[in-house]
Amino acid sequence: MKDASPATQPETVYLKDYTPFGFDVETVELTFRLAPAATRVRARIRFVPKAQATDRRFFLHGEQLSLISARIDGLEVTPEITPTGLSCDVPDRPFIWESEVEINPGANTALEGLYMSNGMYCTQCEAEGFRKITYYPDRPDVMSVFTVRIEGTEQVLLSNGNPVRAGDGFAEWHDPWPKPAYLFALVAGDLLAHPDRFTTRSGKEVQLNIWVRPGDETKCAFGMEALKKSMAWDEQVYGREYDLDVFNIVAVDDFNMGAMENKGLNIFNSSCVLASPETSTDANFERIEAIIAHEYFHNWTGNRITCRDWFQLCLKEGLTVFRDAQFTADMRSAPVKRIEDVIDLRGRQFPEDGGPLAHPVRPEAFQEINNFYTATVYEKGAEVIGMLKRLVGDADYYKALDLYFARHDGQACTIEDWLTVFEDATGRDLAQFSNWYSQAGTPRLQVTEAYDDGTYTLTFRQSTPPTPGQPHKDPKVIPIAVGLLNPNGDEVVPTTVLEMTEAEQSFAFEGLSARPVPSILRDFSAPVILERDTSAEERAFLLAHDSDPFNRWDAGRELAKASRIAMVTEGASPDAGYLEALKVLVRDDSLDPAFRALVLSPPGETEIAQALSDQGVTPDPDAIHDASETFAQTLAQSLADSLPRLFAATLVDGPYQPDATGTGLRALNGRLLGLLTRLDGGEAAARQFAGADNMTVQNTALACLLKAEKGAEQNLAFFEQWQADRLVMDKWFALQVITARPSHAVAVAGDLTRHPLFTIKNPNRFRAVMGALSMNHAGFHQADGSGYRLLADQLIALDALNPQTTARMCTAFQTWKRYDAERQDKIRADLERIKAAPGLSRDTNEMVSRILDA
Ligand code: B3K
Ligand code: ZN
Repeated sequence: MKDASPATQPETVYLKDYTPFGFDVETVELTFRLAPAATRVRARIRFVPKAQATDRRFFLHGEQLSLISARIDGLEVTPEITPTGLSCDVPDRPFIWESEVEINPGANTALEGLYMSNGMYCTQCEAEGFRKITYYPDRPDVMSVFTVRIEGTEQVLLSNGNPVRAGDGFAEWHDPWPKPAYLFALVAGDLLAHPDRFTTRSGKEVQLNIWVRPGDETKCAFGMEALKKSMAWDEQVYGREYDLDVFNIVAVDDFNMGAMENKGLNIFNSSCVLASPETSTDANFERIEAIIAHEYFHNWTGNRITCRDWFQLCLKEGLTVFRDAQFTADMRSAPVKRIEDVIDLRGRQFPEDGGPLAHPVRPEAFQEINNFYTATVYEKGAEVIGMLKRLVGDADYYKALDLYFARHDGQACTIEDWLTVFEDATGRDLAQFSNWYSQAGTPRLQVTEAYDDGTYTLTFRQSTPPTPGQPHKDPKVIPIAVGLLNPNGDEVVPTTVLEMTEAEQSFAFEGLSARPVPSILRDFSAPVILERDTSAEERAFLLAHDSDPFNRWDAGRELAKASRIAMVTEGASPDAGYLEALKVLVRDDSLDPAFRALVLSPPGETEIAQALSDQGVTPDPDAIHDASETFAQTLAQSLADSLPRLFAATLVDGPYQPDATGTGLRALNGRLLGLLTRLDGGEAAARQFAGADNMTVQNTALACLLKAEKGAEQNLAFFEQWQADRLVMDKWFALQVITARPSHAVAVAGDLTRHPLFTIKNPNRFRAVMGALSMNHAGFHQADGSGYRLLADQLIALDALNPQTTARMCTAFQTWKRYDAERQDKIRADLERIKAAPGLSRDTNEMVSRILDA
């Protein structure tokens, strides 16, 4: 066995250094003889030297492998082996490489490569995990046809592609579609199938299965419906059909992220596929539907067309996130989905873009690629595609996509390929647009306006602050969707897309009878920060009248933020005009309940901290928390008369349905119950808890009670009812920390790490506790530094087992420069403590170093 610890000097990989592999890999035959501590993997691979190759070195990646034997054309060879792979002299003609290695899936706690989860074998290879399975050119531009034989256990045995043969203790699979190694997958376990079928529009019959551990088969129906809807949607909207005889999904409990799009064999974190009304919330259902769609859509955007190298990750991720958002908008409410996505973008991507971890949508250097599966690559990557679609229009967008699929099917591509397709399909020059891929940072868009003699002029100035390694930024192409309203609230100019390309640019609207009220950046048409001096009256006007649901909601959000900031910085009372506007909206039954729930959801404390720091004010977490509490209390009191009636109207009769209508009503129910609990001492919440027949209302009621420090009895009842259900217990763990008052949160989280049901080895459970702590803003940022200390202790312990999840959770520290000097000192000390931990992984070392370099 090789040493598992990383090389002492971490190596940086650069986009500019890309060179193709010197060989084609025609076929790959793998044989797995499974055993928990000593699995044997035999590989038989046909390599063909490329005629044009500039680099003919034969280097195969391989990590933590014990090489048993190696042969070329049947003759034993002795390769030179390093901790990262092997090299060997090879003939100058096609040859067969054969190797046998031994690996230890039972000891694999990193959950990368082949590992075991509750007695089940499973794999995770993206980005570079295949090299922990066998020696191979583990890079996405090496695509090949895989045949796999699995032996050694009498269980369900799955791999990519179509089943070929199976018998007692063995199975063979063949995947006819050439693919990179990161899409390889293998599963073996005592699994049950929830089966179904799908007929593609050209009449191909596909066998569908969701494989789960016995006991979970009752939680598959929703995921299966989501899969069939996704398959039909991709045919209708993008003309993309499925291309194998089977499509398998497997639920796994121990998984570093949400799910993985392995060809024909998607592997899912069980939290992202298993659903039942009793155990899953509305938010779970929506997320499951979206992730099933996302992984399915990767079959074309990711698998049939993949990435040339990992710098091109957004080629598949940005596009697939964009596609899954379109799907959710079609299945549910488009405005609600857009608002939720922007909340997420501002909450996760903007801080990344404005902090030490900022990187372009297409990064140019990395030490550990797993650290670049970020909100920037995924969510900003999707926003960039949304802008492209808005600029070229729907018809040209789908024309370009048709060309993309026709031209690049079976290839490993770059962002240049992608943009060239759009240029060829639409005749547009996208040279300036490509800045969105190469320059990090969130553009600021300043707006000034003038009205003179019927002409209204909007002037925009764009600038992007420097980011690490990128001091200078060029102007970007920004599609700005604008509408104009008359003072009476009617729309005088419907939505038009202004195309900004200069650093400063003006746009005039003529023939207006009065000075209009502008509604700017409708539908959030670009991922920028809009800076405009707007009066509270104007925001209230837009909140009442804007025909664009996103901007209507955003006007309310801006009012909420302004009021909270005035409370924190000036000791002001909650803004009366805003409270009045909320009262009107929440009572307006003509409005979608989901929309009313969103308007009633206050910006979180982290968002207020961000807003303060954007204004150059050092945020005080306790003051922000107090202001949030005061605001909610005042809102509850000002709604006191109507709250019971409004609340009663949200109680849904009939069986639970996780659809948009039911979800919207329950979202409003949750918001109102939160307010009501501030007035009735928890009576309504206790009643709702006692009568709950689904997890959404049960969980909401418990959260309200715990927040009010009234729920001891219900908390115990919930625990006893659900202690055998891992996914519900994750909710219970998280709730304890999220609802804890700030001064208790660290102690609560610390105690939970010693709870008998806590395990550091399960990423879901770890995130339930430590992720929740980082979300309890004032709790995590306790002035004594106890929150930082606890997280650092846990990250040091986790890094020795699971570098990927550790590195990802380091992002809790990325905003550290926002806070006061004392807090910064404490955070720096803890970051340095993590950095000095013996044997620290390359993953965590890279993250901590970048954060410290701020
Ligand atoms: N492609 C995977 C993510 C892999 C993450 C590797 N650290 C899931 C997805 O985006 O669909
Ligand atoms: Zn993806």
